Amino acid sequence: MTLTHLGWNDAFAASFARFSAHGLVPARVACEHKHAYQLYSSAGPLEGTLTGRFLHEARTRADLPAVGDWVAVRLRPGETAGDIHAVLPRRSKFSRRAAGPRPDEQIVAANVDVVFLVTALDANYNPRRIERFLAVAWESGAQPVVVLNKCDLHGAPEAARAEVAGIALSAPVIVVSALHPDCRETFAPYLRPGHTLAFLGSSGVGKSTLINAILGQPQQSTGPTRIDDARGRHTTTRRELLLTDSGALVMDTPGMRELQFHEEGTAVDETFQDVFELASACRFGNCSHRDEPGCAIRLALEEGRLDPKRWSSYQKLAREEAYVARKSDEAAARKEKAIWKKTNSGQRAQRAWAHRNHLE
Ligand SMILES: Nc1nc2c(ncn2[C@@H]2O[C@H](COP(=O)(O)OP(=O)(O)OP(=O)(O)O)[C@@H](O)[C@H]2O)c(=O)[nH]1
Ligand SMILES: [Mg+2]
Ligand SMILES: [Zn+2]
Repeated sequence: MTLTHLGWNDAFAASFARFSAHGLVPARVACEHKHAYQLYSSAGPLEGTLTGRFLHEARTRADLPAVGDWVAVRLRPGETAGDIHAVLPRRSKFSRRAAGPRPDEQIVAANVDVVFLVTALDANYNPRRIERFLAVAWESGAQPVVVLNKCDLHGAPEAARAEVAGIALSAPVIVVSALHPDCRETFAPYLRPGHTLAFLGSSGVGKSTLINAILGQPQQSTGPTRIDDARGRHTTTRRELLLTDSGALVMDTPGMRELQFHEEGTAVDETFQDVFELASACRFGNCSHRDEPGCAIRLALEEGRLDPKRWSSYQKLAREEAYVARKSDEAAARKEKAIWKKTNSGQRAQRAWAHRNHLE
């Protein structure tokens, strides 16, 4: 197994140079359990542990290694184990809001090339949720592909495909049944050696079943979907990066209903390019699209050129993004204040000391 097979490239090599000078080796995180990491390396599988220093210096959960990350490891002589000293900068990442009062970012997948946003064509089907997943995916750095699974359960899967194609813009839309023998063929174009593919979506939509179809063997546990509301049972409980015969790396993840925005920015504008273009024709640059004269959005809504549902999704997403941006601003402000407090009390202590010692 070479590093290239594991997804290594020149960019990672460049950021690793300073570690190789210190005798560390690169490895990729396959899975994590309570700060114990299973790693892939060019020398085979390794057990990785975080050094005390690493844990001490990590400021947020996002600083800790996540599945898909490349890490710098010092091997323990004579063992298939080592200490993790650093995480290389991520080329792409997905996160969710960790539980707790602060909008702390928890990385659920790192360094993904293609992300399959999986929805089932059953009671789970929800174009608005697909829209939100897409917005985050565009921002993540990975290439999104929408997967409409369980097409065998839908009366008119092609109509669903057409509806989703309207919101997916340039992201491909795959309509498939994980239980159909053709399934693996459908994914074949994406199974390229060294490429990392992640499956994200709610519990029960069939992520693990799709992965088993790609692997050609039932390796991942799958579970029944609850019949009453088609909300899965959370069969997959950990994130895991798997090696496949095709040479591609495939990431299975536990069901997740939403993803998080983690940076202020452009995600909304990119997914809603059409809305954004309309808005750019408003007479006023800061148009709130409520009652200003010359509002291109209102006009498009009146003339039926903009779907009201799409407009309300856009507004909801924009609000959510603004909320997250505001929350992280508040967190940053709190942190700054804490540093100031420390500095001031440090200065006070220093002055008191100087006073006591008659230096002042
Ligand atoms: N009819 C039908 N059932 C499917 C299809 N794909 C998966 N299923 C069934 O849906 C159920 C849930 O599948 P899983 O693969 O466990 O779903 P998951 O997305 O991995 O769920 P979590 O691990 O809980 O996140 C299982 O009973 C599968 O057999 C499909 O294409 N058609
Ligand atoms: Mg699963
Ligand atoms: Zn307007």
